[in-house]
Amino acid sequence: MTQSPRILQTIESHILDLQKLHPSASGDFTGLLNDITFAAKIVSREVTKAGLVDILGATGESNVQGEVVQKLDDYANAVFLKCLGTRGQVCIMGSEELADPIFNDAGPGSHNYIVIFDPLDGSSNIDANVSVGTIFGIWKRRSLLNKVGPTDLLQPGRQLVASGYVIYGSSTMFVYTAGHGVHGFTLDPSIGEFLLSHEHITTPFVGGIYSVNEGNEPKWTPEVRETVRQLKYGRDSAKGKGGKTSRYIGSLVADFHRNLLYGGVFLYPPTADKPGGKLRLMCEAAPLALVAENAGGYASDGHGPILDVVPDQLHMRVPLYIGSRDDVLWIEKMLGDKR
Ligand code: AHM
Ligand code: MG
Repeated sequence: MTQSPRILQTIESHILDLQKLHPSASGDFTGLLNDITFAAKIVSREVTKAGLVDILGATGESNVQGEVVQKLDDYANAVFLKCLGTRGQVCIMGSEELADPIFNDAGPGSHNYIVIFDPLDGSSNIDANVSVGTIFGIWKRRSLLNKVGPTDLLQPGRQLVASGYVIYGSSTMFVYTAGHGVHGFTLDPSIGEFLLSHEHITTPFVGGIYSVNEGNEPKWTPEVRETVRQLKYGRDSAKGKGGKTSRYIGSLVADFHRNLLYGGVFLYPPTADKPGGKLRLMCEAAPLALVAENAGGYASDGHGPILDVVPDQLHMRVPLYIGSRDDVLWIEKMLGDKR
């Protein structure tokens, strides 16, 4: 459920309109969002060319979590670091691909933003030409008198000032929220501009899709197994509610984006080998949770809002249930409402 845009508008002009709603704004935040869209265009160009050049395949190195790093991961990571690091609005950058955050703080009064991102999510799919994405979250510095430190870095999603994602799919789309709805822009490669294509995205209250890696079923808890069974067969057959259909790409941005538009729920529950979940709070779950909530959906770790989870480290992982509000609230009940 998305309104058709009333006007032809580039993302840069949309972001400038946003700035006008805050007359005291310095322009730093606007510049920061523009830097992210610029980086996204460069990465998009490289992703679409990837099949043509010898850039595919693993580098053979592992990232900090022991996963094989793809060449395009490295490239996207370098592009985002470069684009975010040059203008001086950002005091901390954190990436899924870097073990430690990068501090760039000249002191209070400047460098007001913290940006955490996953430069190329779902990159294990690249060799098969399956959609991948970038996810980002922007927080504001807390330390107004001192240099930034852990209290600036480790903020919950509830403190996000903006977040969004880029999906490099059959077309490249940029979706973001900065507190005034969720808006989507489609890249027109012929002019190199993201054009407003999905204004005020709202997600259905109940969806018809569930998305989960069912190959993990033997490693789930009995509660998760029963929850997925009811998603499949119908959670309340007595009232005539049928089950949902299954869609799973294995690329979070693509699975999330489809469910946001069509209605549905994505699950990455804890497994016996990953009891804390697989997905990262700060660069994956929290930024998408803000998009979901601002589109009328909801995201939970199984017990309460993802947005309320306070990170204990940059690479903290969480279970994730995200999508249509009614579906996620029902999943929370099924899992026991322990918080
Ligand atoms: P990545 O950030 O290393 O690409 O891993 C995250 C990806 C998500 O895009 C996707 O939802 C999930 O891992 C898929 O995991 P699995 O293959 O276990 O189903
Ligand atoms: Mg990822």
